Amino acid sequence: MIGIASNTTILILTGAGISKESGLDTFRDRDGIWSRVSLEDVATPEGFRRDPERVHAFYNARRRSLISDGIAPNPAHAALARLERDWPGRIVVVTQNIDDLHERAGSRALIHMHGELLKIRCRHCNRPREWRADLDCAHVCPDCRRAGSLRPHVVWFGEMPLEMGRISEALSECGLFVSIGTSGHVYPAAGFVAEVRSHGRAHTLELNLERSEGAGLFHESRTGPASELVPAFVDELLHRQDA
Ligand code: BV8
Repeated sequence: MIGIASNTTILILTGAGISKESGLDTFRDRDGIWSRVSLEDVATPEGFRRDPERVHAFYNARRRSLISDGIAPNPAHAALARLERDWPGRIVVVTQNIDDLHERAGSRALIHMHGELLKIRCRHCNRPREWRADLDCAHVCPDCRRAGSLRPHVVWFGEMPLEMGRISEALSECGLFVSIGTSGHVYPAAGFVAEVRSHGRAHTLELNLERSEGAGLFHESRTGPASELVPAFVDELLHRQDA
């Protein structure tokens, strides 16, 4: 059981595992995305420079899938939105995911540290804009009218994740850090639990289908599908603070 004060700030880190039961692939599971395509080819600036149309095709396919009828938030996303609504303290969800399932479930205090699949940006104007259609090199930036300058608003390997200042502030302030559905393989996100523990105050909990690479860094690790673990965890927190 977790005994935390009801004014505690809770920081929740999510990864691809929280969206798996919504029908979106993870990356490093056996049938994951990186088992079918090389991340160097489609998720690095070098890969984009080498073959931009290949990268556009990779993200166009994922964008089409994300907005298709069969994809929707699952009970794990819904439980985090309920926690944000009902928890008296501050909740911050930091997601590594580029899907919009947290938003669709109702989460608002949300940071997309790796960007968003439904946004693009111009390499010159640098301003992100909503985009739900396919993108290719022929598209012209609506602002600067340059062709070939538009890219997915996604953080590739070797690029700086977004909002790291806000994330560091929340990591230093939180009294509870929960990691959900991530393999703990990609930095800097994989280092957040050690950063939280260095402040010596927060309880740290991992909720994952199987123990992650960093499971030993957490005070507690629970294994199972997110759609079961996360609602039960939120019930435990909310009932406990009612008690
Ligand atoms: C940075 C967006 C520094 C794209 C992603 C050389 C040069 C530069 C940096 C590095 C380098 N070498 C290493 C690095 C660091 C590098 C890194 O960590 N590499 C790894 C491969 C070792 N990191 C970076 O490059 C980062 N940037 O360091 O910048 C810098 C400093 C100064 C100036 C400039 C730069 C940027 C990393 C971001 C890359 N972009 N995503 C896209 O999505 O297409 S990361 C990619 O992995 C994914 O997007 C995802 O967000 C992320 C983490 O993956 P997970 O979410 O954990 O998914 P995974 O499949 O791995 O695991 C799923 C888990 O869920 C599993 O544990 C599974 O058991 C579980 N699960 C499955 N089903 C369920 C479940 N759990 C619960 N319920 C279920 N049903």
